Amino acid sequence: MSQTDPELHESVEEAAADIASMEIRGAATIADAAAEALAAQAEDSDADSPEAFRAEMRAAGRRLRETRPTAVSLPNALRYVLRGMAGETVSELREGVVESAHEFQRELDQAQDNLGRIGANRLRDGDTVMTHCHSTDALSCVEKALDQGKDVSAIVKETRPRKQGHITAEQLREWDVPVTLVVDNAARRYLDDADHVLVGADSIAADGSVINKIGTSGLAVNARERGVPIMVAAQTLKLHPDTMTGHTVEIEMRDEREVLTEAEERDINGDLGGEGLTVENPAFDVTPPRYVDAIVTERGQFPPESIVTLMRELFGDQQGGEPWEE
Ligand code: RI2
Repeated sequence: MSQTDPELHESVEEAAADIASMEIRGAATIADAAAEALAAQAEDSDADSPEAFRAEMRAAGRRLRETRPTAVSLPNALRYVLRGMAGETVSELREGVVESAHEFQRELDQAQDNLGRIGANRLRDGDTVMTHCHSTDALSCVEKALDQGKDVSAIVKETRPRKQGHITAEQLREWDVPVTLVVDNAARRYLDDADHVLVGADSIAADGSVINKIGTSGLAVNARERGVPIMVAAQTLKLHPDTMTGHTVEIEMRDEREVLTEAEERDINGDLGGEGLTVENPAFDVTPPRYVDAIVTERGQFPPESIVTLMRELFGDQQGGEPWEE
């Protein structure tokens, strides 16, 4: 933070730290937390001029934006909330931010519900889904299928390195869904028992590529080879507007300690010293559209190649710089 940056509300600092450490994680949950933090910053601001208030909100937006690069739900949330900052006085600006933050949060919940109902229509009574990582959008499809009275079972991939498959397993068990937990390496073997691969997304590019937890692309290739349809549950908040103008999505590289402990590293290196060993820990990968059967959003399901039409409709009129930039 530079000398001139305004002081940030503790909710913003806390949310930023929790997003970076993945205490708060999952694209939709991150977006919700960012909106909440901006609302707290606005509500408690003691800025004495509209300029000071705007500067404070932009600084809060920048702090939240710099936490993780890949899930577009985060900048999409910041844009939505900060574009609500309209008016002449501090109190009008404050009201604009707080109202748009809460509206954003309501729409997020609604979108996930609607998406779930659409995704549930793809699941038949007795189907088995194979999941990767933990996605609230994907789980919403299972939840709505259960609400429709269908029996659904799940094969849950552990999802190294952070084992977020355990969160999925816990949620599914809470709903009394039978769960078979497998390590990632076992996925191909168990695809023969699956009727769908069901995953979420952190970002969807204009060409229909799906950016999701590392391992999704390998799973999709194997599923295609096995003839198992791949369904991506992603509300429109996951559509990446910058990819319409040729930008690519940055893939987050996380700390090597998520993969290898210091003791494990010492064992590998033995007497040789640490020079020759490199650990890479990409958090996400890109699944090309040809391996995806359907992208399920709250606006309906789309073949990946046609998602750009929806993106033009949603983002077509968005021009200019980012609202958190000076
Ligand atoms: P929902 C997660 O990323 C997973 O990749 C998951 O598929 C995606 O976010 C979407 O999650 P991370 O934050 O928005 O765990 O569907 O790295 O909950």
